Parts: sequence; C-alpha cells; structure tokens
Amino acid sequence: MPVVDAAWEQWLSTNVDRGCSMESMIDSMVQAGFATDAARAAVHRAFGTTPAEVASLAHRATGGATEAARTQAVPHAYQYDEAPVASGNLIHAYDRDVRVLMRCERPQLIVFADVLSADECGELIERSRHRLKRSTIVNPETGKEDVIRHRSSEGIWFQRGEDAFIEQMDRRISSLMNWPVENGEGLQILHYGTSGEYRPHFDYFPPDQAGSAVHTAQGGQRVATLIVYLNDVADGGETIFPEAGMSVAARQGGAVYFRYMNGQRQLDPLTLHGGAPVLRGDKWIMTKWMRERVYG
Ligand code: PD2
Ligand code: ZN
Repeated sequence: MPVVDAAWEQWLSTNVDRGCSMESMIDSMVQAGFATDAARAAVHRAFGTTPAEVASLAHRATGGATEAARTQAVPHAYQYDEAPVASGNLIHAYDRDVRVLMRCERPQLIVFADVLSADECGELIERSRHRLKRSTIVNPETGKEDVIRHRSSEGIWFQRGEDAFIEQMDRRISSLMNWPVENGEGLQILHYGTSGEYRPHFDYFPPDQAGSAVHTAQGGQRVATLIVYLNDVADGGETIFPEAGMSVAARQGGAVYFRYMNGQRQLDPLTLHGGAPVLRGDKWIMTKWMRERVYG
C-alpha cells in the first residue's frame, strides 16, 4: 500500500492549486493503490478542511451546481488550439507510414500503431539492456534528479543523433510529432519489471516550483510527449490518464502522443498521466519529450 510521502504531498498541493475537485483527486489516489479512507483523509488535509466544511464550501461556491460546472468555473482554463500532428488515418512520418488508432481532443492525445517495426523495437531493447540505471525524478525544490520510489523503472538516454539508427528514430518521431528534431530531448528507454510503475505526474515542469527553472533554462518548457511501446505487456502496464479516465495499453511498436502546452504557453492539467503497475511480464518503452525551442 503506498504512503503519502514528499512526492505525494507535492502532487496534492499542485492539484489543490490548479483547482482540481476533491473527488477526482481521491479517485486518482485510489487508482494508484491507496485505500479509499486514506486517500480521502490526505485530500481533506491538503484542502485544509474537514469533509463537512468542504461539502458546504463547494455547495456555496457553485450555488449547488454540478461538478462539471465547477470545473468550467476555474479561471484561466486551458484553451485547446490545433495540435501540430497531421490529420488523417495514416501519417507518413519521415520513412514510415504510421496508423492512427484513436484521437482525443481534451486532453490532446493520439494513439498510434506501427511507429516502429518489431525489429526496431528489439534492437532498442538489446542496445539498452546492459546499460540500464535506476530512473530518477526531478526534485521540484532543487531541480536535481532524485531516485524515488514513485518511479520503479530503470532507464538510459540516447543522445540525439548519436548514430545513424538513433538519428533515424529521432527524425521519424520528429516528423510524426511535426515538431523540429532540434527541439527534442534525447530518446529515453525505460524498463519496468513486474510490479514496476510510474505514479501520476506531469511531463511539463510546473512553473510554480523552484526547481523547474533549472530545466527550462535550456530549450524552454516541454510541449508534448511521445511514448513508444517496445514490447507487448502480458498484463497491466497501461499508460493511465486519471483526469481523463483513459488508459492506453502497451502494444509493441504502438505509441501514445499527448500535448500539454498551447500557443499561449498555457499548460494542460488534464495530461496528468502515469504508468500502471506491470502485473505480469515486463515493459519497455521509449520516450521523446519535445521542447518549445532548440534543445542541447
Ligand atoms: O511507462 C509509461 O507508461 C509512462 C507513464 C508516464 C511513461 C512516462 N510517464 C514518461 O516516460 O514520462
Ligand atoms: Zn510521464
């Protein structure tokens, strides 16, 4: 059973600040493995009120309106403008035709098949297997990379264009995301064993946190992510979007794209996402994060 440690405290305060409802936060924590009572207690504590006070405040604030109406009342709500990814059911990405399986407007999310061939997935796994290191997470206060329990995976980075094969992957992904190859971080490979998971988080650097400045100094904010699945996961290991009530199953060569920064530089909180625990077998993914400007 998870515990409310520093990373969860941070998650709680960020979500309170951005106007999340208590129920959606409790749901996310329960989905992440907390007992309902523990989740409820932590969320109430984060709001600084007792359950009874919260119910009465919410009722007064909305005149008894619905949850949907309350969510819409949040100031500066994210404005969805057009994502750069091409339209259509088949996208020619550099050297390969990629199939579109699903598109979602809020959050902006696209599920693809055939981004990589089985051979390419196998090659990336074999190149990475012996170089894996325990994954880190950005400490919001210091901006440094810390190993924490919320991300039980191991990973490696490939520098952009490090050799001809990696350059081919970078160019295909850049073409698919329709964002300059120079704005991409290096490719990251992650491996999760059975029970490995990645708790819900944002891929963007929260602007209100001191450590984010270290990361955005070069290339600016992250704007979009592509997660490519390098193997079929026997059970579990979906990429989950708890605020959107959506999950994407890991299927070899497939991928999920999501965009969280619009042309006005707003950030979309609906892109909260995580890697569900792997229930059987293991899971390999490759992630590309795109920045606002040239990176590296
Ligand atoms: O492994 C995943 O599904 C996952 C989930 C959330 C990966 C990432 N985030 C990531 O690489 O940012
Ligand atoms: Zn992520």
